[in-house]
Amino acid sequence: MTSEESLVLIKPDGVARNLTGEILSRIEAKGYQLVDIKLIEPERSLLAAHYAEHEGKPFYEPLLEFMESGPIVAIRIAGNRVIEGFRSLAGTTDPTTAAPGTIRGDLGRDWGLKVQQNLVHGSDSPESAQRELAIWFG
Ligand code: RTP
Ligand code: MG
Repeated sequence: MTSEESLVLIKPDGVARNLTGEILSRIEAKGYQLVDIKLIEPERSLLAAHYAEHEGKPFYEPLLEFMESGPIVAIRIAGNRVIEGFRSLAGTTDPTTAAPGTIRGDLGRDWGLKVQQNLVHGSDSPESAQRELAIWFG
């Protein structure tokens, strides 16, 4: 068993729609451990560090504006292959076509161009997880 940690964010749309409990339930039901959790309204500099890989892309500015639009729940989770496993729970990036049974597929809406409103973020590799956990939890 390879226990590892990942950073999960419940984005402003998830918090605003009162889906925090629903999303946490799915994480807990899967058997992942909640190691740390906080509600946070981050500075732009934190968000810029988090999304540095997307700087310069067309959706970068709207994405940062969206992420500044309300509180975010940041969660450190642990479990066997949790990085890959949580991304599987979350579903593909665009909620419009994310598979049923996933967080984005079940709870996301068809937002047209606003792909950024996809409820959650999950680290995509061990390197990203370490980098992102340091940014959000120090
Ligand atoms: P995340 O990083 O949030 O877990 O999502 P992801 O890996 O599935 O997607 P990624 O490619 O890393 O993109 C980061 C976030 O940017 C927004 N996005 N908007 N075409 C668009 O308008 C677009 N593409 C991406 C989404 O919020 C995505 O989660
Ligand atoms: Mg990503």
